Amino acid sequence: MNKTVLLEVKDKIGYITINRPEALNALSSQVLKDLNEVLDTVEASQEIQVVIVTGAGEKSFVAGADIKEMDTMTPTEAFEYMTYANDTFSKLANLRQPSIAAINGYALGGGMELALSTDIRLGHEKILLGFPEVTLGIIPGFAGTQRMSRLIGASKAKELILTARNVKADEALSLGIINHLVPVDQLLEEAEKLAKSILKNAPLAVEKAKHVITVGVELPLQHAIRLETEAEALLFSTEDKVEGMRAFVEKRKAVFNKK
Ligand code: DAK
Repeated sequence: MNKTVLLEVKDKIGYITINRPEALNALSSQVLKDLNEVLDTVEASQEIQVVIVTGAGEKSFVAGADIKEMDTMTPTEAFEYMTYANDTFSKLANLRQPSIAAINGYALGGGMELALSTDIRLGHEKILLGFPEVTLGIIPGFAGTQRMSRLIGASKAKELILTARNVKADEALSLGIINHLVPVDQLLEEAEKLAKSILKNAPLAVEKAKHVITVGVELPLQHAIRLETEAEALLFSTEDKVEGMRAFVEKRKAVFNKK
C-alpha cells in the first residue's frame, strides 16, 4: 500500500504531502497515524529547519475528515479518533520548526483545521476553504472552532462555521486565513521562497521566536513577556548570537551553525 503521508527532505526543508488523491486527501485514521509518525521524524530531525505541508494531486489540500469512515463510528470511537487527531494537529502546531501550508485546492473541515495548525498559510486563486461540518450534523472536531476563532475573531469564525459557507481565495486573504494569495502554478515555489527567507536566519532564534509566539498568545501578557525575556536571555548564550552581531559589525553576511 502507498504511504498516505510522504516526507521528503531537500535543502533543510521537510515536505509533508498528504497522499490520498483518490479521496481528495481525506483524513482517514491511517492518514492521521502516518502524519503523527512523520511529525515525530520531523521533530527529531537535525536536518529539517522548515516544513511545507501540502496535498497530493491538483484538486485538493485535504477535503476533510474521512466521512465514509466516520459514518459508522460509535461515540466512543469518535472520541478516540478526535483525541488522536487533536494530538496530531497539536504536534504540528507545536513543532520546533516553523511550518507553511501550501493550500493547493479544497481545504474543508479537517483540511481547514490541518492548515490552521501550521504557522503560515499560502493559497492559490482556486482554493476553496470552509467548515461543512454542521451540514453533516456535527461540529468541527479537530480544534477548528478554537483555532479559527483565535485567528480571525469569534464573530467571523461563528459566521463561517454556523453557515458552513465556503470561502474563496480573495476572501480567505482578506479574513487573514491565508497570509498570501499566489498564482496556481507558483504555489510551491512561493512556499519555498518563504521557507528560504526563514532559513537564512539563525535557526535557534527562529525556533525560539516560534515557540514564544505559539505559547505566549495563550498566556496572560505579563507571563508571555517573561517567557520572551527568558528565551532571549538563553539566546545570548549561543554561538549564532555572537556570529550574528559580529557579522553586522564587520559588515558581512552571518554564517549560522545552529549552536
Ligand atoms: N471523506 C471521504 N471521501 C471523500 C471526502 C471525504 N471528506 N471528500 C471527497 N471524498 C471522495 C469522494 O467520495 C470521491 O470518492 P469516490 O466516490 O469516487 O470513491 C472522491 O473523493 C472524489 O470526490 P468527488 O467525486 O466528490 O469530487 P468533486 O470534485 O465532485 O467534489 C468536494 C469535491 C470536495 C466538493 C466533495 O468531494 C465534497 O463535498 N467532499 C466532502 C467535503 C466535506 O464535507 N468534508 C468533511 C468535512 S467534516 C469528528 C471527527 C472529525 C470531524 C468532526 C468530528 N469526530 C470524530 C467527532 C471533522 C469533520 C470534517 O472534516
